[in-house]
Amino acid sequence: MSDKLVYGTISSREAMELEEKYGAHNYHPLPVVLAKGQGVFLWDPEGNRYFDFLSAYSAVNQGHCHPHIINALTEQAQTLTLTSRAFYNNKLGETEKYITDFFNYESVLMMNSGAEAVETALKLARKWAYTVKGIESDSAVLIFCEGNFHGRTIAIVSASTDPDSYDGYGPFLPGIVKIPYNDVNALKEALEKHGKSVAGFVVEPIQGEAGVMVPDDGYLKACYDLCKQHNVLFIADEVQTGIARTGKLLAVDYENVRPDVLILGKAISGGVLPVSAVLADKKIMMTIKPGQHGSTFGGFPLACVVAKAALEVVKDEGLAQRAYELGKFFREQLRNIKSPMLKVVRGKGLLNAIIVEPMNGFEAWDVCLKLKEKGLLCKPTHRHIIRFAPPLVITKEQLQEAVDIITSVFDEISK
Ligand code: IF1
Repeated sequence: MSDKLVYGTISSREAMELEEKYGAHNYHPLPVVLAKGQGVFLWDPEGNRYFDFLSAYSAVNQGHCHPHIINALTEQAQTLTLTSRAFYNNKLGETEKYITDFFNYESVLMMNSGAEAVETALKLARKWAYTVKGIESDSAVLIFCEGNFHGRTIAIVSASTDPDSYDGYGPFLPGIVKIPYNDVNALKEALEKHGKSVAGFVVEPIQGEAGVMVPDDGYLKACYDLCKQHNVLFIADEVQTGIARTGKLLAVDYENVRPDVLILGKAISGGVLPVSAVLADKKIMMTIKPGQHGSTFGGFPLACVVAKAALEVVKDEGLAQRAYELGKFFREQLRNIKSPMLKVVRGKGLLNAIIVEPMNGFEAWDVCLKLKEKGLLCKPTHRHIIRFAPPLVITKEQLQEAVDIITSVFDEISK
């Protein structure tokens, strides 16, 4: 580890001290400071290189600073950045066409953060419920799964079962029902109990924050079919699992399910700027009329060109197939690590996680610290789970190098 300043003018120590002194303390980051990113690698100000095995929670699927995306960004940034939707612009329509063709929907509503897209989907479901399904006004029910993570707004944390997400933020949104994840019968019972009042069922095809919880094969299709039977919208939150991350363009593609409402974010922009999108067919999307929803930056010209370029990379570089094949290799390699601390390996494509059994005074956080020292960045979730999610542009050789680093850490601490 060198300590001579290589990138920027602020050392790692100074950067951490400044955040400590002047920033809100709403995070507990791993003690590493990043100053440069390219492809699968990140560098700290002192020039130490790391494998990025978090990809900003699957926002950087295309790799850091992908040239195709950055070129689109820089060209548009010198032409026109923001117009607001008070006027038309020459980028939104062609991007809406590109995105709806890409995901096979009739319409798209572009927002900024993933949470805003989830909020948009919830409002859309309620609007549809009142104006199309005919539910009595102000009585719509939305069904969520326990263990979910859909963002951090008051409405969304109203559906959370994680005290860190909701504690101290009440009162909460009414009209929310929570059922166990990966339990078709629980959805069946909830629909039979609330069916006529239910607007939608909101589900992550794989629960990312919960620790890469992969449901049983057939779960999503069975839930989709139940929603159809009860005239309830099947709403898929693919903010983290979408955009090729799990080895298919969308995680729902594994079960050939086409959500009524599809929520995208993160890697739809390649991690270059906040872009999110809600896709639906017109019978649902057109229930929101002019002036009934929006956002200053939603679908702004800069976001449009970045999103289009980011999706072009997904297609041109075959990122879904790469994730599928490299993910299988990665899980096989992890399962070959013989350590009493490495309990479970699970995931799909390049969204994977391990459960770390504490031993010798070490737990998941300590594993992440040692991985950092050896040049690989990741972070625990729910204390004992480590998520591994490298950019999908990683090569097999780089993946093998990363596996060797992970193996060396477990060999060292399991002694
Ligand atoms: C943080 C978690 C992951 C998401 C799904 C919507 C959103 C997210 C499935 C909201 C966002 C981010 C939020 C970020 C860390 C990260 C995260 F740990 F918080 F839970 F990925 F698992 N749906 N997830 O995963 O999108 O508004 O953030 O753009 O809040 O620390 P956003």
